[in-house]
Amino acid sequence: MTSRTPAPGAPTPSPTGPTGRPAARGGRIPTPAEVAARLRPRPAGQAGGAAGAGAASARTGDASAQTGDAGVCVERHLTGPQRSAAMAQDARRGLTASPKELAPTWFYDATGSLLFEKITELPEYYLTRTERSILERHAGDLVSELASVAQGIDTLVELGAGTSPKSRLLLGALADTGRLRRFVPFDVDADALGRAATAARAAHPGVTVHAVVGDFRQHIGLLPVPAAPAGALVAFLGGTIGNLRPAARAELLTALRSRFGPGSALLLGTDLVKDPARLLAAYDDSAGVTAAFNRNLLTVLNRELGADFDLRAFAHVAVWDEANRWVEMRLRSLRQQTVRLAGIDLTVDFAEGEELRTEISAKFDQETVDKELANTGWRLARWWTDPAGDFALSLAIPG
Ligand code: SAH
Ligand code: AVI
Repeated sequence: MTSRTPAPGAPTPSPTGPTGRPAARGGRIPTPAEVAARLRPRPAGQAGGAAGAGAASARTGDASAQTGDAGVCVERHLTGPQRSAAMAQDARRGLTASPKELAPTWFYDATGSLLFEKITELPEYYLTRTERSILERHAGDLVSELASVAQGIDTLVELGAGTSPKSRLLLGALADTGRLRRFVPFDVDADALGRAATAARAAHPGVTVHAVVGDFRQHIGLLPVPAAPAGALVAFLGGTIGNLRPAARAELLTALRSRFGPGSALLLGTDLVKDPARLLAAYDDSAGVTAAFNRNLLTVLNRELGADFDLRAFAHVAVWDEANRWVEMRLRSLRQQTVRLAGIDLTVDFAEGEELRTEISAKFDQETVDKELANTGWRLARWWTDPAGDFALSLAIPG
């Protein structure tokens, strides 16, 4: 795949409009719908949108970069066909494995992202509000720590940004340094990214938003990097790193380390090990929102892979795995049934009671975070938690 993104250390060109001229700064803020329309994957052969190289590369299936008005630049590494191919590969591999599993990446279509937002407001789901409280309390410490370990941060990259509810705090703190030039929200869900890009641009009209639609399991090497000696703060919040298995976490952290060198820093949110009853309540709430989120994965496969999953025939299950220290979400087949995924020509049999794993959500302590960072070329510089020790934010620098 070719990419318009420069090599590590090389300056990323500033966004240009369809005419090749720099996009206007401080112009009209695009609406979320306009940004989302530019971000949304398009079917094969339908480049649409902006003229120029971005649209042309989309036609050939390459990464596509488009620039809109008002300093919002969009780069797509998951066009419609690429998204379908990645989902098909995950589904085929997972549904023919024993036990069966699906990748949590595909929870997040427009409905899944909205359901996730609802989860973050549930009384049982402490993660989001706890992480936000740590950020609120320590944003100042973060900026002063950055001033000593990574001067010259001019870019905020946010992995799995979603609608980026917490980046407001980070953007505000970094903007106060007077150096912030660019925000790079990165997510597999174009709709959520559209909302993140619009909100960031509205709050910080002087900051360029370079939104990237992609998969953090594959596309870290294509992220834009600042020109040395400036650096990026790469935020991976919400505990999303815990949705990856240990080997995939190591791969991701290693890829980040080779993409972002000295002068950059990593801000990592991790949920911490605690009473299993509290953990299970967070993943099996009384209002049933997490159950709907879990089943939404089947709706996504029905729509995008032509599957015929009957959502009523699968029950939501949450289990604490003490040995692996992760919560597992599963969907349990309520009867013997056969599911057809016509789009990928796959037929899958489920026995009554058979479970399909849809997500792991690993929980950590300081020692394991420290070790995982050290093993992938990072050094833990600061560790902040809430007073109850429920959630942690780690600041790491290249080791
Ligand atoms: N950072 C936000 C959202 C967390 S939800 C918060 O802390 O509240 C997890 C986010 O990661 C979703 O927006 C989802 O679309 C995104 N995501 C999941 N798997 C991904 C992948 N493989 N590549 C890129 N983004 C992914
Ligand atoms: C995004 N991620 C950190 C969430 C979590 O807690 O593992 C996803 C989620 N799954 C169920 N509820 C929320």
